[in-house]
Amino acid sequence: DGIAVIGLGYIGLPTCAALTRQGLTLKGVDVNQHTVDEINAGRVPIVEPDLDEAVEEAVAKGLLSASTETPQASVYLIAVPTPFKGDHEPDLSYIRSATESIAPQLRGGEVVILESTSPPGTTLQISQWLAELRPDLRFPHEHDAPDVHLAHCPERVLPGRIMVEIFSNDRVVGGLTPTCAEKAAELYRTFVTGEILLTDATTAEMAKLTENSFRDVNIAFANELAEICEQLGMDVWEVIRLANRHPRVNILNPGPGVGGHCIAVDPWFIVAAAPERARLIRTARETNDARPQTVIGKVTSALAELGKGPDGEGATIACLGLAFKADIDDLRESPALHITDQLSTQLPAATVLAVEPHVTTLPKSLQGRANLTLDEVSHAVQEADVVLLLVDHQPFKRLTLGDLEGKKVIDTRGIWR
Ligand code: SAJ
Repeated sequence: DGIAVIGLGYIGLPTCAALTRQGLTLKGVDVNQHTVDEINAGRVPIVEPDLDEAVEEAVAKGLLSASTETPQASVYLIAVPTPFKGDHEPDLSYIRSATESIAPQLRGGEVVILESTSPPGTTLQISQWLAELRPDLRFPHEHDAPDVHLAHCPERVLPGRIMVEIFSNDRVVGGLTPTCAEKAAELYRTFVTGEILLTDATTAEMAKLTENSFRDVNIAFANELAEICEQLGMDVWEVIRLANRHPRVNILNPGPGVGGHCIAVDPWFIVAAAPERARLIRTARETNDARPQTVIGKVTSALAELGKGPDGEGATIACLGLAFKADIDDLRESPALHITDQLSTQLPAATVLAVEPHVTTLPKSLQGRANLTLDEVSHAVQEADVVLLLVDHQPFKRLTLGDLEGKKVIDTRGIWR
């Protein structure tokens, strides 16, 4: 029956592209009719290098078609979002809906793979949900020889490099039984050139959360260092550069906060699973989440030093970068976007010039504000009293000290040292 990929976003769609490149035929499923229509027309509703050609080719060859309905298939791959709710508790509602759409299609013999980053125990939970929905079938949480096999294979591709890493990264495949893991691994062996590492489902879930928490904790360490050095009147970038010359030290870069939909979310799943124990992980999250407010404070102090009013009267602020990290166009969950948004709101009499070379219009949430416009880099810098560097995009690195002369410069990424 082929393969069905449920959720055609930043993970599901590249996975479709990777599988169709091996000549496999598959059905993509998404709840969003616009996404489905775009894909069926050979277009990609997201921006990721080399993804558009791959999808266009797959659709043209008849290997990929999309629908809002989950079809019958022999392999189901779930790649839907797992956000958190207001209190940082994981929200499994998209996984639950995907499970409900698969349940009526099952006849026995299928493999269901969860790729979405999930709290420990989620794959087991899917098995329990399916058993409730299909009491006529046997599932691996209670049978050694089940009718349906279930595994977790967490995605670990880096936005901006997805079409490279989806093939080359090692993959962890965790089954509810060893046979489940082996059956799921067969799918990945068709396109992954990295190693396939087999384990149990809950360990695979925890391994993925651990990867992103490791990065979050390390970024928090860099951000805390930045605040310590600032208080002590030191250059954090120089301190890190020198400390990193030790053979076993590798400190990450301080910045205006941690964005994206993974690193700022996944550590909370560990905190939710073991709130008493996950003290360092929680503190790291809080440290990184507090960064945007610290940056806003620096801007207001700079304005005060320039003798501007508390509402920003007479001041022009150039905000360089809106994306969540360098050299991509993704503005979702971006600290740079949040800081720009807050400055324009909190300083209604200031002029805020936002510069983002990777977009042509401001995102909807920032449109229609009298004091905020999208500008081009050299003009914005020329006009500005305060130049606030938020993203280390390549074009910003080309600005010279001459361009910045006479400006209050706040460089959150340390590119103009
Ligand atoms: N950041 C810093 N300082 C640094 C590194 C990053 O402030 O030294 C900031 C970035 O500016 C950005 C945020 O952290 O706002 C996250 O960026 P990132 O490049 O570290 O990671 P993501 O979110 O693009 O992708 C991560 C990756 N995980 C790891 O590197 C462990 C990727 O491999 C995962 O697949 C992805 O999360 C995911 O989907 O889980």
